[in-house]
Amino acid sequence: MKICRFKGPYGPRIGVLEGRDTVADLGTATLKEIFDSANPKDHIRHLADQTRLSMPVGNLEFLAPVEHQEVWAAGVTYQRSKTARMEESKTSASLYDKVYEAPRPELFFKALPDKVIGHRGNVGIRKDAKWNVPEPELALVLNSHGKVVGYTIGNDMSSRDIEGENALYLPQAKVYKGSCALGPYIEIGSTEEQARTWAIKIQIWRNGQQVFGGETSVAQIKRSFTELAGFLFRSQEFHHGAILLTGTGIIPPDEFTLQDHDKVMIEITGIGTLTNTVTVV
Ligand code: DO4
Ligand code: MG
Repeated sequence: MKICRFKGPYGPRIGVLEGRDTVADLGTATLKEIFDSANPKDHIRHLADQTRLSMPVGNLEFLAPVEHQEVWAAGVTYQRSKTARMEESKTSASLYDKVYEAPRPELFFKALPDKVIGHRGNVGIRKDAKWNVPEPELALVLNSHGKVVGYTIGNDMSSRDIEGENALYLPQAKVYKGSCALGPYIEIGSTEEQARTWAIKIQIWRNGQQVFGGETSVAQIKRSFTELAGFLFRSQEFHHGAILLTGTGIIPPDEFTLQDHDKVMIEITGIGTLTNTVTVV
């Protein structure tokens, strides 16, 4: 079951995808209410039964699927990410090696909800960075108790030259205008076992030509979802729940950097495709 957030005539709304191309409006429902309900799928069905409004997906203006949920990210959860970061960083190679093996994962703050870019919005590359990449990631949707209730698609946009120069520059490499995109849908109710069968694919297009393509599998994520969520909720509270990106397993070749107007398409089988255009910020 897939839900989305979209621009309604009087403000943001939540909808549920019915069939392939229709979205039913879920009235005044909130994401927190859905995430924290005893059975989110039943709750969504109940809300959909009460609605009389549905519209074609093609007419929707998608919004990022977050209301008051902060976005956090896990790092170095794939072998591929560890190797690439050790190569890019002369000063901090051993940090990445250690965190990949350590019991405690790397977790960092990524975005406030109102700063998250939705499907078809513009993601940013910093004007003071020379080496910019998208990071296509599965995003866990967590309720206020830290339970995984759904999954969405995330793009953890990153400036590799800034991160590589000094690990203490990580927040500047990772948190800036347009650095986080989510959407278009939240897949509700799939188990971790099901999610681990999904593929993550990326295509980057420039002037009508594909300039990069890559694929990995959710099964390659080293840590379990409950382990990642458990660390995020340690000594921490998220009254509306939270989103947790699970790290990247696709790294473009070192000579690749994003450019203004590039189109980034991230597909996760089981969820859908998140499409964004790159802009210099
Ligand atoms: O350690 C830096 C960031 C790691 C990251 O974002 C990832 O592995 O996806
Ligand atoms: Mg990342």
